Amino acid sequence: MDRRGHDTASCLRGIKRRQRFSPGAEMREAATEILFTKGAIERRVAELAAQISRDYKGKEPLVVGILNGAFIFMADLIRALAVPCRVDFVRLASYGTGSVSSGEIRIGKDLETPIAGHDVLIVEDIVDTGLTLSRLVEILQKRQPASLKVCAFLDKRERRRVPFTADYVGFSIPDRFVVGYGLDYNEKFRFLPDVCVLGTSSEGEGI
Ligand code: PRP
Ligand code: 7HP
Repeated sequence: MDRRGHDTASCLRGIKRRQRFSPGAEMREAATEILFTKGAIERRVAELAAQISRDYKGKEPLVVGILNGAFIFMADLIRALAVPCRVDFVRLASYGTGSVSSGEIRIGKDLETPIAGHDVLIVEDIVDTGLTLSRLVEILQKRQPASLKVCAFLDKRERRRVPFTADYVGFSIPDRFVVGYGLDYNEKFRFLPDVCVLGTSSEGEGI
């Protein structure tokens, strides 16, 4: 049991119990496992923070979190940094017709801090198609920061629709749908302390 009270194993047992009452459940049952434990995440976040602290020595970056998914990773990362930082957040919105996404991404909630001449580090939970981050980098570059880098907790390289490479990556993962440590499925499971595979593919099918 996690000290804060969230026990990933019993939460996953609950998901499996509910799956037993829905059609096709047997096939889906195997698709619920822990991919990265809380301990493994803590160790990797400490490594990333050490690397970022070396690269930003003598600087005070503005760390920009992308809402909602990045909030837990960002909170852990900035507390492990050996350099001071400031924080701000953006929320992005993708546009389309009905349930079909056009792939067009705009800012829903903008930064509250001017970034011209400042070192900016974007923090994201996951790079999937790359559309979100490539668009955000394009938007923020126009504001002429002194530097602009990206730190992503997870990277699903095989899902890219546009070329995008993060400067810092926690873990590269296969094309599986994951939840926990800030990542959600329909706004659920963000609170889990471990990262878990929930479905059989990136679309979350099989859940
Ligand atoms: C998710 C995730 C990334 C984005 C990655 O955000 O948090 O921001 O998708 O996908 P991409 O590389 O294909 O653009 P989502 O819109 O689900 O919002 P959330 O952070 O609130 O979960
Ligand atoms: C977005 C997203 N959100 C949660 N889990 C995943 O595997 C995801 N891929 N892209």
